[in-house]
Amino acid sequence: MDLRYRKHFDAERGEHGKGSMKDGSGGPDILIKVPPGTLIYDHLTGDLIADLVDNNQEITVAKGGRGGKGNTHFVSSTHQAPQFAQPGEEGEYKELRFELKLLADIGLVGMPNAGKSTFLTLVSKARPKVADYPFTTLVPSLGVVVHKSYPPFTIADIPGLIEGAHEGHGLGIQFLKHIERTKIFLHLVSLGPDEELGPLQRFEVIKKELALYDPDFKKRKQVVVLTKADLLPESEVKKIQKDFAKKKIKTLTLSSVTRDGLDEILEILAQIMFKK
Ligand SMILES: Nc1nc2c(ncn2[C@@H]2O[C@H](COP(=O)(O)OP(=O)(O)OP(=O)(O)O)[C@@H](O)[C@H]2O)c(=O)[nH]1
Ligand SMILES: [Mg+2]
Repeated sequence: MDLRYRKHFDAERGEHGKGSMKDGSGGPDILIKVPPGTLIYDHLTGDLIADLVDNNQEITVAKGGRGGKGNTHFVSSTHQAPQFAQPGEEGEYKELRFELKLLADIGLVGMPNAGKSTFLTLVSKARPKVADYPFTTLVPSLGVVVHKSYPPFTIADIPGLIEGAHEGHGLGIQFLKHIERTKIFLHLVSLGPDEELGPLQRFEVIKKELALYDPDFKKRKQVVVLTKADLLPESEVKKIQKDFAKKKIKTLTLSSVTRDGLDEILEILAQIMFKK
């Protein structure tokens, strides 16, 4: 990306107006390429100048200098052949801040260690770091799911969320902006028996944090998956699913080790994505 290597861009000033009846030409444009999902802010005022979502979308953030008018513009009854022309104008000066938001169809949410990154590696070619400790993921990543019966769709993996995340606890909150525009939240809840809170409580904590961050998140379609199902006997898993069902929450189960449950999850995600 252009911006990684260069921080200053000067569109040239306009050319000075000329004699011999010529105007100066405008300074040539400079095109800075950014990926879709880029937000451009005025650094001084904080105002949002542009929200570039589409491929090949183009906006002008700072105007180059206009060319000066040539001597013929200043012809009057008393000045038949003026010996002066207008100088070219300086271009606009702007300090801008660029922010990249991932544009994903589906956002993975859940506590640290829930198996979010593992899930992304199972369903896409993305290779986020996976490890047996919380806060493994420090930066968001994006994976493309290529499904045999549906068009491709994208999933964003972000760091895990914890209680108090909306107040800045943990890491997750600053990354929630990356899932703001997703159609679906894929909420992963670990069935791992070594966790402090039970699965339903863990789910409720994350649900609350999401709603506190943005009340609109409550309206987002969500799919709840109980992960690490291989770590509990099936009867235990069923019992936990019943606890969720009592609260009218439908759950799917997954083992990333055996891949049990994976096809059903992808089918349901694709159905929500593509079937009206
Ligand atoms: N037994 C079992 N272990 C799993 C499963 N899914 C993930 N794990 C393990 O759980 C640990 C955490 O997995 P990650 O994918 O890194 O979890 P995460 O949700 O991305 O964690 P953070 O990035 O910290 O938020 C790793 O050791 C995984 O190998 C599963 O279905 N079964
Ligand atoms: Mg992770």
